[in-house]
Amino acid sequence: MGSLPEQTIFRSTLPDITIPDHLPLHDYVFERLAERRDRACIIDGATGRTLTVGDVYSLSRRVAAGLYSLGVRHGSTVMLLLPNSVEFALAFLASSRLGAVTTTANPLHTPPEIAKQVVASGATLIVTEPAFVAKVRDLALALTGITVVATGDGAEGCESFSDLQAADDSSLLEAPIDVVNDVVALPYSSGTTGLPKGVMLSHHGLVTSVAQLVDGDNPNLNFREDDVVLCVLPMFHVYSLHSILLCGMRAGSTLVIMKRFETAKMLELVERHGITIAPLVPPIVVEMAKTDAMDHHDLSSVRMVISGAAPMGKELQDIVHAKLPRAVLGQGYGMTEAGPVLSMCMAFAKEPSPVKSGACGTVVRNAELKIVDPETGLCLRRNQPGEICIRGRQIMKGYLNNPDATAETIDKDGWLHTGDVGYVDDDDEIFIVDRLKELIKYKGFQVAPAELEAMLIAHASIADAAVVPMKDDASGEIPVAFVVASEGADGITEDEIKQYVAKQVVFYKRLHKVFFVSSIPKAPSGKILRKDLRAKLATGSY
Ligand code: 4UW
Repeated sequence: MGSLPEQTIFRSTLPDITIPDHLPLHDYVFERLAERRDRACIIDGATGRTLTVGDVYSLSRRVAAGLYSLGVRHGSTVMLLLPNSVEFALAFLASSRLGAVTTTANPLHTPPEIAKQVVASGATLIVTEPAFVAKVRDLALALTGITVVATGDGAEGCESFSDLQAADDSSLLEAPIDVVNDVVALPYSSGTTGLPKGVMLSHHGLVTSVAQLVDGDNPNLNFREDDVVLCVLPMFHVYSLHSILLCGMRAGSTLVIMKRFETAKMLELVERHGITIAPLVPPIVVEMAKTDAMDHHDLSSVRMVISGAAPMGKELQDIVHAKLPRAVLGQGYGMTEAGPVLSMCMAFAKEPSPVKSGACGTVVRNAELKIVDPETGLCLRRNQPGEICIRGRQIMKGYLNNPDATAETIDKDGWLHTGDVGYVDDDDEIFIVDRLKELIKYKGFQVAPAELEAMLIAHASIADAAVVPMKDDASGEIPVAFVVASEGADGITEDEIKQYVAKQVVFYKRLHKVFFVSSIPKAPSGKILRKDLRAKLATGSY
């Protein structure tokens, strides 16, 4: 008699908790406003300016009233094109209050990259710094109905953020938010294949994901009210937005915002503010491992160093641990589409359990994780590597205006397929060992090969191209291209191609190497055989 194959589903070792299912995101993070009003919430690292929870609450309401007066409504989309700043936090919370969607973008993106996201997301208002206004001015003129707000006192032709902060919020109405269906954040990600797509994260999804980490009697990520959390990772990326800004605010911790990473400044801030929690990415951890400056600062306040967004090997983890023996060092594993957190180190829990170096956590509570054989789709058991899949209320609603890509990522049973290859060991710890998807991660930033390939193929002297990751000690991975020159265009050089791409993209998408080949290996379906190219790089046979 045939029987269904057994499903091995992994769950957190922590019990499930009750997660609020009625609160919009802003009400959820401010739920304990009354008792925390006077506590420090955000400190601007550069100036030392401190905003209390009450300040952030009332200023974000004012900004909401100001945005409303500029036409932002329930369902509108606001783009934040900002480096880490108090304004970022205020504008995000304000948009949430209005029932608007926030799409975040790296302010270092080039004008064409920004334009693509503005058009695709349907943003009608952009908040940026005066220094970046020139990048969006032409766009605002070309697309009627786009308002640009510049921070501070504004810039020519723009509204000013100071005016928004001074707006009268006495008649601000609560937007009729549908917590399950309304999207609050729309970060862009290329997912497992193709070009960057808008990832729809609902109020309910983000509340669930934050609660999975910091709520309950024994939170998986034990942020406390007396914690001071370093916010150096860019808030426009889901890691910082979720696990620093939102988790920090929900837990009542104080955030110290740094606009950009610099080792010396970061260590200085840690000492000055007694930072207790440092969420980082592996390239910053590498810097810490290398620098002697750590010996010149008192970093004894740090009790937790979190790494995520890219792999951190056991060796690196061990070096940093030796330098910060009092801190717990571990990893989380996230993916924008997963809402974003799939797993978190159990040594960060209030009642911690031991973990192994190199593991990237245990699946979060109130969620299910399974490992499937990518060929057969069948569930695999412990210690068998396969594609990591996750299910739960925290995952994305889907990709904006792209039901096909959504259906390719979330199957009919609600499982989100990550495109990451990993296994779950005997102690429920997850180890990522490979990636099925096209994605390249440069210092934790996403690079979508399809975007660079389209650019390369558009060049008259290039007949075909494929972009793949090459391993790199400092950056994790670097994008490199295999290029077939067009007939009669043998003269084109590696440098010309690198320059051609560099002019069009943000720094982390630049090509580091170009290899000229006579053809790109492809499957009969036309799909690039990226594995073959990656293997060539690994063996040096290019
Ligand atoms: N080890 C190996 C890891 C790891 C990893 C991610 O840009 P995205 O879409 O998203 C992120 C989100 C990371 C994140 C969010 C919140 C959080 O708390 C946390 O832990 C501290 C991390 O990176 O890229 C998703 C892809 O990045 C890779 C993996 O391939 C994943 O699908 N990735 N974390 N610890 N690889």
